[in-house]
Amino acid sequence: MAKTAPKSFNTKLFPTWCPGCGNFGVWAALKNALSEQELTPDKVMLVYDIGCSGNMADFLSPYGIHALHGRAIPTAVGVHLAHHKFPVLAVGGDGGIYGEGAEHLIKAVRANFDITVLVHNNGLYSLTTGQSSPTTEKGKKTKTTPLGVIDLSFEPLKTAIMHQVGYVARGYALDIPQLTNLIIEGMKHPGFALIDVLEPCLTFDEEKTPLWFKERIYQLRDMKGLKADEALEKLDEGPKKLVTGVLYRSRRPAYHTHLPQLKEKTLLDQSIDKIDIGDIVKSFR
Ligand SMILES: Cc1ncc(C[n+]2csc(CCOP(=O)(O)OP(=O)(O)O)c2C)c(N)n1
Ligand code: SF4
Repeated sequence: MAKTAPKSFNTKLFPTWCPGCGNFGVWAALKNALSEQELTPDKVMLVYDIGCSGNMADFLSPYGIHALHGRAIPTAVGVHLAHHKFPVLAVGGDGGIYGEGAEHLIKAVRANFDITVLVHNNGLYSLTTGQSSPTTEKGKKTKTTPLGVIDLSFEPLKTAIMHQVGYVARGYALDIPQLTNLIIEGMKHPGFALIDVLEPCLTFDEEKTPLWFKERIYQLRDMKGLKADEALEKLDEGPKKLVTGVLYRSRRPAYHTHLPQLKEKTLLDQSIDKIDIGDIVKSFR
């Protein structure tokens, strides 16, 4: 089958993001990745969180659900378990996925659901104008932390690696070719794929400019992934050096492969007409 051109995934709306926003890079890489895999808008499901990142719901044409803030992962998991043969991605920001939705991330990491999660990690709650998020670094001054963040930042990639999820990667929003490959590999890998995307929010973070990132970012060229302890060590180099690329892969079987009821058919393909739930209903009376 011929590839669908990346621009075929556009809608009639042009993104409303600020000029130079990293979201443009993630948008471009995601369209490239769908095109390269010969997917069409009716062959993939995108679930969006709320935020500048989640506003991508208006700018991409595939099947999509614009979920509540912090709830993109459980919504994506629901779609995936209903039709585990269909590719499902969740797209959101660090505030939604690592903050309000953190419990859902932990559940997904423990379960190793076969979905791909793309996090626009700009270290801020940006749509609501720049409050600190779980990945804002200690000491940083933001609207909600005028004297600097006191907490240590949350380490989602380390959490994922320590729970042996399928695939853990970090990209950079302005390196579109690398991010395209990271998304393709994540979607192909069986099991949970967490792709954290470092990105500048030029409007609310004057420090982390593209130059700031350029001075720190380097790439792992090998797409095989590192051993867990090596990957954790690389992540500890931040923020002086910021590793990008495939950090870790595991062969842990995905959640749905443990469910006998999904062995032959997807839930969508199964009829519930002949299932008698009368006894269960009675047990609640
Ligand atoms: C349940 C709920 N809590 C809070 C909000 C308000 N809210 C909307 S967007 C947003 C910040 C989004 O930040 P992030 O998830 O990091 O995405 P970004 O805008 O940075 O892409 C917040 C707090 C909401 N819409 N729903
Ligand atoms: S506020 Fe920041 S994240 Fe939101 S569109 Fe503008 S640059 Fe992008």
